[in-house]
Amino acid sequence: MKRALLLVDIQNDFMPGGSLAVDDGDAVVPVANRLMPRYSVVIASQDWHPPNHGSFASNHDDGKPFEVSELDGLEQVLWPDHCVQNSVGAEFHEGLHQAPIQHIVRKGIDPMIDSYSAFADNGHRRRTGLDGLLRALGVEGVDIVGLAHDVCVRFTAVDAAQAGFDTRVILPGTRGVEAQTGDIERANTAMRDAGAELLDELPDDAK
Ligand code: VGL
Ligand code: ZN
Repeated sequence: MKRALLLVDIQNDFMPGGSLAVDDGDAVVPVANRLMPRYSVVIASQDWHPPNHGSFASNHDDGKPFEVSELDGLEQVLWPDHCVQNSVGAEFHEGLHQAPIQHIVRKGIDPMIDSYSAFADNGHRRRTGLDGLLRALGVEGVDIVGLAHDVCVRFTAVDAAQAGFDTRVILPGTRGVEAQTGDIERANTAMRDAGAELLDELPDDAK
């Protein structure tokens, strides 16, 4: 089975010291680098928000980071400003090998809706085209690493599995942010329920 490696949001703002830091987030970089040569298709997503993005607590009069609010009819966790277009925080971690990345999916561009998944926005109103790209490339399975395990990895894996891809999340290559206690456990349940497999070790069967 032809498998793609999806690198989810391996960006500076999600690294220790970043504006939306994930504990030990930089640990995913060497794992991603080791995996890339094993795949003939490598695709990265990049959270890519305009400064007025509605997921930023700073753009709400009454909201604080990590509180739950609302955005255009959808429940929305408010985040610190992060991954602003063209900022250093939005760049991929400098240690990430970028040469093998053949396509970059940018998401979260519309200020009125967030996009955790690399496949579609949180309301499934607009798709990114990743699904069609993978199918055009003959990909039937996807292996996922990146950040954050319980946010963008979770929603990307659920969408991938629901789109019919044989979906595996490579746990040594993800780290969670746990904005609310229990988010990582809930993410694991949601991913498994959608049909994704969670791997404790790096796979060696990809091509
Ligand atoms: C993410 C929160 C907000 C992620 C993106 O990449 O997991 N989390 N935007
Ligand atoms: Zn974001």
